Amino acid sequence: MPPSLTSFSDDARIALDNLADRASGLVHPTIRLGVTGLSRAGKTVFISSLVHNLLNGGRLPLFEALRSGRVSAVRLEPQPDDAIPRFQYEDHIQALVRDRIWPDSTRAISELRITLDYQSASGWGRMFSRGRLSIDIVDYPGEWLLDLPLLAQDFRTFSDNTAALAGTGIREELSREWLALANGIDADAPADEMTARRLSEAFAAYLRACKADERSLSTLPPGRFLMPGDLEGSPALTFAPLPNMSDTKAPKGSLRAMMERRYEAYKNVVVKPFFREHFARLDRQIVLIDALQAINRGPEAVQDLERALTDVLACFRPGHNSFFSSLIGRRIDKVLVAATKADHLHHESHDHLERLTGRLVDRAVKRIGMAGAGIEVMAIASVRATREATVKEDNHLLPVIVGTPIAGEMINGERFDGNKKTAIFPGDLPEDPEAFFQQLDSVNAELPEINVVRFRPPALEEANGGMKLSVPHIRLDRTMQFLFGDRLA
Ligand SMILES: Nc1nc2c(ncn2[C@@H]2O[C@H](COP(=O)(O)OP(=O)(O)OP(=O)(O)O)[C@@H](O)[C@H]2O)c(=O)[nH]1
Ligand SMILES: [Mg+2]
Repeated sequence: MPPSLTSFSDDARIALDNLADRASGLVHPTIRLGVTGLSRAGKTVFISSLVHNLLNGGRLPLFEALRSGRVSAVRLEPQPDDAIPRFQYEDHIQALVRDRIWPDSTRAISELRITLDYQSASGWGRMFSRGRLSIDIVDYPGEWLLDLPLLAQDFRTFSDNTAALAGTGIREELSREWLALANGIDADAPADEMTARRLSEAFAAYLRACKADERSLSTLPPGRFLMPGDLEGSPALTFAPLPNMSDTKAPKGSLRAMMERRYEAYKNVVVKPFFREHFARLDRQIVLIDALQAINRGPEAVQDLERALTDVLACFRPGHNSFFSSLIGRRIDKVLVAATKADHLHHESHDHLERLTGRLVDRAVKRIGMAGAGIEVMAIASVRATREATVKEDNHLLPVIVGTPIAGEMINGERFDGNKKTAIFPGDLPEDPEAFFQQLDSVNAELPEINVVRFRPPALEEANGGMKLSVPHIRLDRTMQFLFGDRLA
């Protein structure tokens, strides 16, 4: 028997929330669109550019409702949830467009409502309604998703899983200090606050080291250990997994009993509320992944990204034996996995990146033994910071990308000042992803070299009247068509 996930009252509340959402959805059709991804994946930039393009008539030929002229008005409206911080669209767009700097990192959940007035494509539909669709965009850290599997794990399972993973690859080195400390402690001895704190700090330091490592491993749960917010220092964050626990029940008053209780508290005060108030109410979801950075960092980063993606997708596509199935009153019916920052590649490679990401998703889907229906994959750039060109070298034409590296960026020993443009050869991905994954699975894996330079956001072109045009992008229109185009039919 899997441990029960939420109590009866939680279930009832989810059902009620969903009912309330549905009832208001009848009067006023709404989609709740989740935007997630691990930190720095590109969530803030994605939402900013999507909204900017919709509000400013961006070039979106593959977004059918707009192309065919059926969208008559687009506007931002007050969001329905008073307790969720608003997505600060104006600040982010000001940074991107006016100052040409990337927006600041955002570490919590936020929401923005954009509403479209449209005409139905069918004469039948037009007769009954002048259409209006609100899209409630919810931006939340992917790290919070990685916590959901904890709901089905007791403290022992969590401890065993964490310790097992800590012994693999580069993690073995990074976890050494924490494990040495943990293994030297008698978990059945009486509980002691200072020991709990030392263990918890050493464990958090290990998680931080994984993230900071140049191979940039993906995050491991508990997600809030890296972004504690206002829970910092609370008992619910002052615990750590215990390797090598004895098989007996935890003695009363022992350190083990204390850790176990705090682990359960973490689930109760952090994971369940997120699940109930946010996750269980989503209709559609986009998961952003920075596959190029992972490839750039090497095989272990790619394998780690694949593991994180597997865990994330398992939350959306519960199999028949999954502990989520019984809980999700309404089901997310479309999931898009998008490899971001494709503007770091020449356009010939965009399809290669898309195929490679597709294989990554296939492998993840196979691993959890679920069906991949409803999952789509794309390679996109929310903001195109580069343009393409060719340079002649030894009588060959080489495809390059041109952009303005951000101030301080070093390329071939040259330090850039934030104003000077440069052309770089971005590197290429294999046409056939199979070769890539054969390499990835081999002992001495060698991945293709991708040149990831941090460019400034682009200067926007101006229309004839001197008006600034919308933010340039790659395939953002396809993204919109997939995520909500069908609801504007
Ligand atoms: N060239 C390029 N860079 C991008 C693009 N999207 C994001 N980036 C880069 O990636 C960084 C992170 O993007 P954000 O949108 O802030 O990522 P996030 O997922 O919101 O990150 P957190 O808020 O820290 O979780 C940006 O500062 C940019 O440097 C893109 O479309 N093109
Ligand atoms: Mg952000």
